Amino acid sequence: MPDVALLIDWENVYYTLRQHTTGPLPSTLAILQAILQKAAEFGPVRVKQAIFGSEIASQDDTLLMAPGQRADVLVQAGAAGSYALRAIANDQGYPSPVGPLARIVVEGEPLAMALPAALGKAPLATIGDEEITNTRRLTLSVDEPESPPSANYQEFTYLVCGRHFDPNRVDQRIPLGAVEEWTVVNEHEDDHIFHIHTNPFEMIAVNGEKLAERDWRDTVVVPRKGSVTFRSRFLDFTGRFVLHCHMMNHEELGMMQVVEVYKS
Ligand SMILES: [Cu+2]
Repeated sequence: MPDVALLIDWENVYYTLRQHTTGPLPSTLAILQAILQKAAEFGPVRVKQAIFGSEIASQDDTLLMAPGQRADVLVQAGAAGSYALRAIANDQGYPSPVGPLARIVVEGEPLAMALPAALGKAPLATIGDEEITNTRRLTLSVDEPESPPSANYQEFTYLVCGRHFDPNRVDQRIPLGAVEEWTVVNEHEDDHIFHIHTNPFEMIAVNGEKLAERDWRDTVVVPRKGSVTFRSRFLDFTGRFVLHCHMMNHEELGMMQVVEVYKS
């Protein structure tokens, strides 16, 4: 299985490629070559670290965080010293911001504290197949302006289910008490970030592949030309709220919908 991570170090910029596919190795190598070629345009490239196959789980120290996403991370301090926490480049279809986020200083007398062997349970019970009352399919897409896009940027339109946001239109009506499975399909060649207010959702699958470990979220990356599938309970709140792409420029250009939970 050609899982691969590559860290390229030129100046203080890191480029990370993480691929998790079941495709044959040559396709992975082709991607690596393409990225090395691209990186070489910025100057001499030195491969700092290349990790293949099962080693990736123990050596991978990166975490993909979408705008609006949060993560709890347990860290055990290593040797005394100063450590950089930095944003590294992420391939989301176009360049992402990079740079320092924080400096972590480890100092003082060591404490005897071990990391826990197992993590605690999720706060909500998992949603079983028998609980589902309805399914929905939403699409994310973008209408691009006429070429060149930079001269016609105001023509960009970001859509959910083929429609631009309208605050006066309810796009998803859900009866109170419903338990639903949604599949959000990203038809665009860039990643988008699905975010919904009020009720969290339990992640079930990415690109149709069931997850070994489900987790609860309100924000998730919907991979380009891919999909996410999740389940959600609508048990107490009635009224209107929104779902949207959490890249704010996309949301502002229309990638948002009104959701209404109603008493039936
Ligand atoms: Cu978006």
